[in-house]
Amino acid sequence: MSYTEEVYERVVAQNPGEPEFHQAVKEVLDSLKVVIDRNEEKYRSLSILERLVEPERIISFRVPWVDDNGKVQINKGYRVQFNSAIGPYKGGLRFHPTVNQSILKFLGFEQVFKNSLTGLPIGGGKGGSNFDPKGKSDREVMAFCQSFMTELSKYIGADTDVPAGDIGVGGREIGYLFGQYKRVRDLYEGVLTGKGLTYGGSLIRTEATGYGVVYILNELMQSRNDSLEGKTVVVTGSGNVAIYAVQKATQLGAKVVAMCDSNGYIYDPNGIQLDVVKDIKEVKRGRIKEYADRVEGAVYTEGVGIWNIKCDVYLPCATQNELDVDGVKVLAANGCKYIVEGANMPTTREATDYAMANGIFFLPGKAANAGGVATSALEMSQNSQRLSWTSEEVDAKLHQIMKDIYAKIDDAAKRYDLKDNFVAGANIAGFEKVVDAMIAQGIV
Ligand code: NDP
Ligand code: 2IT
Repeated sequence: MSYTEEVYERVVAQNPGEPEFHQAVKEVLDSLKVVIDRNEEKYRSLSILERLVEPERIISFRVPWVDDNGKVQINKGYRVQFNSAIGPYKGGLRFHPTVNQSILKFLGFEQVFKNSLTGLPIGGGKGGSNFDPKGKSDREVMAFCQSFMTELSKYIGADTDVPAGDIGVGGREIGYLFGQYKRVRDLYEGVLTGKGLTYGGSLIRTEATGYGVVYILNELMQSRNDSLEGKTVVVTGSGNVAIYAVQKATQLGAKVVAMCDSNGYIYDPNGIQLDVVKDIKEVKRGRIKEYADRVEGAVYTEGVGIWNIKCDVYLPCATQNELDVDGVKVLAANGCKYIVEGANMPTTREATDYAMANGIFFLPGKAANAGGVATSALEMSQNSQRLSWTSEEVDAKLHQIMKDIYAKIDDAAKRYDLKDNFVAGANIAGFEKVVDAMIAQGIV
């Protein structure tokens, strides 16, 4: 059995009941086989892969808070500090009822490679809670965030571990979390990113993930003498990543015709009116269904199936494993040419393999959605310097970072005779930097 297969079996045996973590590890190890094979003795003797798949630390804690009826509620809180070889742990916090250790370990593991690809000095981590912000009052969200941070504050810091947003954690939550950190630690420091602009946030961080997805797509298209001009695009989700992917794709001449949330999807043949989506989602915290009530000609369909809408470009920006092989088969049959992952691991492994084998260019999340964390790292730099850059400066840096990521993953794929396999390219290029730093730092 190869070293990568042995380590995968060990991960499955030692981490039972963690299917998302197994899935993320398997994809990376399968990609790394060609790299490991060239130097197997060395990697084996250093147990590099065993170290890579074992988080440095997992913190798990109780989060008690009081709801608006005066009842005490208890949630689970976590922080997975996965790998600090190239910088302080960095990665978002997710608040969603499905959050568990498997999901946070998969996200933390992905984050290690993604952060490496940005070229910036950030290690990988992830955290969150099974708290569901939907339907909660502002006061309840604040009470939860304060309790969560009272415990988390013991383990994080501007040079130790710097969380940010993810599903269910946006500007409002980051504000409450930052306020409580400052209060209990008595430190005004860049301990979180995605902060508001009046207290240390960076311009363009809100837009960064979605913009970055479209910047890297544009890079790929240009390399094929293609462009977004006149293309039909479907974007899944209607949260932070989705909204700004739609905005940038539209600016570059594409027509986005569909978006969704966990209840259903809207189809607008005239092109999505983003101001309406922003009002529903960012202001009213409502459901995407309301779009069809407000915009003439738009249709709402309850349930899954957004992939049935014919498109040239499909940008999954909602959640893990949202796109399976049946969905990809429909996309391919309808002539879709590009799938670019805004979410983390939104495409199942079978669906990814099918897409790549059937003429669809596929950019994986750890490369394509890295603009968010990269801009978080730019926020950290600005906080350290006690300076704020203009939106033009930050956007130009983000754009350059996405171009560099495309070049890195393309180059890594070509070096291993895997041209156009950007999944392998991203895993290999991300691994090379982390492993070099791990070896240099000895057995730690
Ligand atoms: P948000 O909470 O802002 O939005 C999430 C969106 O996805 C919502 O529209 C939500 O719908 C939808 N969604 C969630 N679960 C499902 C589901 N099971 N089926 C269909 N739709 C679903 O999160 P973000 O936009 O921040 O995150 C989206 C993805 O992007 C995640 O995978 C995240 O890890 C990833 N990501 C985020 C980054 C960031 O900077 N925010 C950076 C890089 C990656 P509903 O409201 O109904 O739940
Ligand atoms: O998945 C991700 O990269 C994020 N949720 C953003 C992390 C960050 O630290 O900005």
